[in-house]
Amino acid sequence: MKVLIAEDDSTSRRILTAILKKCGYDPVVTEDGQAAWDILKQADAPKLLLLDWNMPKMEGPEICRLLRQERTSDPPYVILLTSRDEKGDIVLGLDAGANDYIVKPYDPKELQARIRVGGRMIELQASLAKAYAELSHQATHDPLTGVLNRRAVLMRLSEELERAKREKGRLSIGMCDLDHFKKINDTHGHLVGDNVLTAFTRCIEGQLRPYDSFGRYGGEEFLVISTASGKESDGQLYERLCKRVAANRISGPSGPVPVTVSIGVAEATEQSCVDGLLRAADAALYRAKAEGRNRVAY
Ligand code: GH3
Ligand code: MG
Ligand code: MG
Ligand code: MG
Ligand code: MG
Repeated sequence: MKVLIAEDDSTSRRILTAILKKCGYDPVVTEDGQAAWDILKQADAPKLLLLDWNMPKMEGPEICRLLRQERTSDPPYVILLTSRDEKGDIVLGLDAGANDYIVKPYDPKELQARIRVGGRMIELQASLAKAYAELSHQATHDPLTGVLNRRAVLMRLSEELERAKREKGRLSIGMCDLDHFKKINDTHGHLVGDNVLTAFTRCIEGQLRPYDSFGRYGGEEFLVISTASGKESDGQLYERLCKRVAANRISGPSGPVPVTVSIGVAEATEQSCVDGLLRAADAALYRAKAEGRNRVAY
């Protein structure tokens, strides 16, 4: 583990470096506050800091304050290591954002133990961050296909619609519903049905552009959000999706499973709201089904 040492006194620096190396840490050494701050702005900056109070250019508590202001996520663990031993200073240092405060001259064994406390806190923070990332992924993605779930895709639609209105940009949605999907389940079984859903999402994802969004709206219904401004019109995009799905070879246990999709398209105007757009796309989808499926309707 990398540990940042910011200390202007060369003897203190040398001793600290030696102690850290002996304990298996990787010391990153700076002689003033500004140099320390520059390192802390880097992506792979040390997560544990030993900061002197009095240093040229920037003092330890100032670095603490800046860290709390600017690094609100994933903050490092800061130990102020200083000869200022008055109660008022200790309170000031901790209130500036330090996690710990050690008065010089320090006991090396105690310093090592406090660094270990910091290491444990960093590990805990990392595992909490990982759990949080996993939970937010689960809360926003469909477990079967891995695409955005209904809540997340509707949230995206709401954001994109607001943005389109603000920036006077174009936005359309395509409500996609697999054709006769019940029959696929009935003929080949639910497991093949599940595979078809996953293969369908991979097929669509492969066709979309980075600025399009896609999510599972319901069982075998999916929503495409297009904020296109490129060469291809929205109509061409949805036609292309429809054709690609029909051409996509999905193999089941007893040969290929023919899969087609019907798509109902609605285009946003300045007056559009999320519910209205969804209603319009649903009505268009109904028409696509009525007109024979495997097609796009508007
Ligand atoms: P249409 O062309 O009119 O859309 O006909 P359909 O059979 O696709 O529509 P219907 O609404 O009658 O049936 C949808 C089926 O999708 C019923 C349901 O069991 C199935 N389904 C929904 N979610 C899943 C899933 O996660 N896995 C599988 N295997 N089937 C699902
Ligand atoms: Mg100093
Ligand atoms: Mg359906
Ligand atoms: Mg249906
Ligand atoms: Mg269907």
